[in-house]
Amino acid sequence: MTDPPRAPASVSVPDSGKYLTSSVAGAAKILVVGPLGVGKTTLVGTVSEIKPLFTEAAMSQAGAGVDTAVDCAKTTTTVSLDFGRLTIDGDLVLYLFGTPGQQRFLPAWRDLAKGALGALALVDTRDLTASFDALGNLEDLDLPFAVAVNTFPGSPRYGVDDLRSALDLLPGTPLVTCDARDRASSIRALAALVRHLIDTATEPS
Ligand SMILES: Nc1nc2c(ncn2[C@@H]2O[C@H](COP(=O)(O)OP(=O)(O)OP(=O)(O)O)[C@@H](O)[C@H]2O)c(=O)[nH]1
Ligand SMILES: [Mg+2]
Repeated sequence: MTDPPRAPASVSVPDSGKYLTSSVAGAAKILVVGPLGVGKTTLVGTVSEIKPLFTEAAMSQAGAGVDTAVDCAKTTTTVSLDFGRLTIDGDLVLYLFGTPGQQRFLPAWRDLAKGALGALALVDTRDLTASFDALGNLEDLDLPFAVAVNTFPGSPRYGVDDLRSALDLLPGTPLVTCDARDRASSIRALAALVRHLIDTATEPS
């Protein structure tokens, strides 16, 4: 069995702090999507070089029947968006927008997706079917994306081919693993997405 590859660590990420450095030559709006509790807010907070914006609210009893994350200990959820910023290779700034995990927030997704160049879709192998809505939304929005398997303790490990087939990924869609709590690993996942976006944009038609 072959695990999905870790994306190569070839990006340079200085801690640029509050202000953009003068070397920044371009910007891209990127969505971070995935089902409830997959680690979207964690990833945005892990990589952001500015103080991230979070919109967490307590999960109430009213949502107990529909807001079912694998991690039952989760007490808060994103109700609008997460926002963070990451400069990679000194010249490209990514503006990261984490989406809410619940499908009923799809209208908010549509607004967040305006002007986005692509998306990083987080997947939890403990419940692959929970990712179908998010991946379907990206296809509906015609937004190029990369998939990152966020590993949790006890996550089943599947081979690349099985995962690609279960998630019905196109051959060109990158599939990598990451730990949303780990900055280097999360940045590598975003770098895989950026490379995919560049490849897609420069493909001869
Ligand atoms: N073990 C492990 N735990 C993680 C990882 N990423 C996130 N967590 C934990 O999982 C929980 C859920 O993370 P969130 O970042 O809030 O998930 P989310 O996708 O933003 O959730 P919603 O906004 O509710 O959809 C938190 O308690 C995190 O600390 C990971 O890579 N490994
Ligand atoms: Mg969240």
